[in-house]
Amino acid sequence: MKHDKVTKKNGAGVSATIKTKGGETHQQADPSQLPITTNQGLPIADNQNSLKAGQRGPTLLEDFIVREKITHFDHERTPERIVHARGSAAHGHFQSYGSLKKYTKAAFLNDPKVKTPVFVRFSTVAGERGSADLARDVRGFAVKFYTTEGNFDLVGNNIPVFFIQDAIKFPDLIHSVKIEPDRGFPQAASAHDTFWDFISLMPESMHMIMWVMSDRAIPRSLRMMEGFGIHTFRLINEAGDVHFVKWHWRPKLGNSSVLWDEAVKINGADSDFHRKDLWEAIDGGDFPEWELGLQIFDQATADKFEFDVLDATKIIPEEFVPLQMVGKMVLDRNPDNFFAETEQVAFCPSHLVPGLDFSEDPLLQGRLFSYLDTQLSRLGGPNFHQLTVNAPKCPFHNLQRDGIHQMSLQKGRVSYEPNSLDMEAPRESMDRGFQTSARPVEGTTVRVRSESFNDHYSQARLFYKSITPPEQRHLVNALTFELGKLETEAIRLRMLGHLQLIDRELAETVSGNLGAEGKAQKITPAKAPVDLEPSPALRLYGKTKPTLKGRKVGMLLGAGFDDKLKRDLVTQIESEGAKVAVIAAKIQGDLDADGQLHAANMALRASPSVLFDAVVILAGPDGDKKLAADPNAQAFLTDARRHCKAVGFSGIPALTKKVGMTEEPGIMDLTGKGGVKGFVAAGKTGRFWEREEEK
Ligand code: HDE
Repeated sequence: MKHDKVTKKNGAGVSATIKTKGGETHQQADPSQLPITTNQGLPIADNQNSLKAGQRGPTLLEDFIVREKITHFDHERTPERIVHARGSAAHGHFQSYGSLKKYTKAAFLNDPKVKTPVFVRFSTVAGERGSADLARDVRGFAVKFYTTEGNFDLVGNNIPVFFIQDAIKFPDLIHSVKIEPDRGFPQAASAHDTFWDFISLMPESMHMIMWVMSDRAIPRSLRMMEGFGIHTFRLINEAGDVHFVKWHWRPKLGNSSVLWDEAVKINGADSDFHRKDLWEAIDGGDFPEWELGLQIFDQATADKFEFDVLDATKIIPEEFVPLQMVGKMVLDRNPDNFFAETEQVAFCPSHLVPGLDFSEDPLLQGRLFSYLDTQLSRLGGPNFHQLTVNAPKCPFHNLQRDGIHQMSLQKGRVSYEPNSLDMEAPRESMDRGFQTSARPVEGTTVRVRSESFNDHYSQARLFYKSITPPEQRHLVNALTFELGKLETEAIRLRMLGHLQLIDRELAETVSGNLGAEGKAQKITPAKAPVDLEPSPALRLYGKTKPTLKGRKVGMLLGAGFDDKLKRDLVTQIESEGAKVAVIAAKIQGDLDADGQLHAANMALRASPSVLFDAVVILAGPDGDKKLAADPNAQAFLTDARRHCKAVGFSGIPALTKKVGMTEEPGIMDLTGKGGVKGFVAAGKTGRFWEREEEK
């Protein structure tokens, strides 16, 4: 393609240029290239100068070329999403492992030979489009399946529950977490008064708050987080039998999160950390994968639960209804154009296919309205489904007509149905059409919250009791940080009252950290919480085998390092499916012990150790002296140690002395007993929590 050709010429070779007295660059299209044109196809002779009255005179209104170009530019942005504005996406496919005919007639779940294309967008919720990736926030996990029966959008999050039970509270929730409207800050942060004011008055949000204060809300990578459909949905088979279903995505790379101290530093060092990580992994052929797991259950099972399956603030513990792994999703292609695809993609929970159906969850019911409505203003009209990223890949035809941005040339005189003038016109189909599951509806109209939704604390407690001790520690720290930032004491004390109902020890520790012992406001729960059997499945760590796959090791070099050791490390780390980034004080690289220059991928100043999963530092005596005197090298090592990462080193006695580091679990001299193998094993372990400072 012409476009490719031009791109390839960029950098080294460039097209012929014309010299002018003004000195500006005029690259000329060669005969095989299309000249640049206006949107009407008119070739443009000069793309550097506007039309002026005289060399130094004013620009003329007559210049339709500059007007067209600048008008288009002025309108380049569409309104950002009200929530989930910051996102990153990729293309891929989904394949089912077998047939789920027993439960659903949805074709994409029934034939392992079929590869269903997907487009997946991950996002943060609170921040604006340009906000940093490592905000403490729930992540959106939205999947568009382009099935043979139409598009199915599974618009989920990386946390299996939600803050609220009824859609009518969503605008309030979002207003409370976004920038405060008078001052315009804080950006992408929940640690402020309006958020906690609202939350502390919404007992139903306590379960979700536990998740948001946990490490789940600061993932290491979009490739290393779980996804959930949250609401209960329905599956319907050919015979019309109905089951309930909860949707789960499980990352093949395992779960991984960062520490809050890392998150803060990553946001400064590389605010596109997640976006870049996803892009680079896919670009380098390291395709992330998730398994789709379903919790399928019937009405009788639903009736046995203490909680209501229509309540989006509740999970169904996997110990009660295990996940059935039914298929795999692979993301293997980056978008060609961020705006056209990642920005313009329009997910709607109301997009579904035969064999699937909604439930009466009042949060889901509200979403069925909201998403279509928001696209009308965000994408400018009712034809957004015609944009390439949104259009079904199966035929679609109906008698809807016209509207702003209509792209298709709709022919014929018949745009109504029934008709007898056009036998080709689309008509309904009893056999192939979507059927809503028949479900009994009774009762008078009421504006009430179901009593079955009123246990706000038992599952929050269940979550806290089920996670690992380091996760509990981080959760305490997160609450201390967030509540510590509040200006209004009454809000803090109200929250401490809720924590008392969740877990007494948790509440006491946080109160102690805040210096508010014994001051918690007394909260009377609508229903007294009960102790539930802990659910190990809720843990972030220890669920998958230790691995280095998909991870990144930062290798800091100082002059005089051992080349053989370096090669050995690179070979062994890469054989585990991880990447190595070579870092040196100067981007040109540094010299090994034989005086050979080794290029660096990153300069030390721009690559703190928070950007890596494990680190290595290699140097000779000369390099060691320089590293020991360099505050960036000191911080590199100190942080890797503080963040409990695997650290391998060789030849840096001065640096280790300077930062007061000794060999500890996961910190090792590579020329010692365990050698490179020992370091790789430590890297697979990931974090050595036993090293974590108490606070
Ligand atoms: Fe959303 N949500 N939401 N949401 N949501 C939007 O739709 C809304 C909720 C979720 O990458 C908006 O296209 C309401 C739960 C994701 O493009 C908007 C309610 C869950 C995305 C909207 C909820 C989500 C959105 C903004 C309460 C997890 C990003 C732009 C009833 C299951 C999709 C847009 C993407 C986006 C409304 C609650 C997930 C305004 C009213 C619960 C992943 O329509």
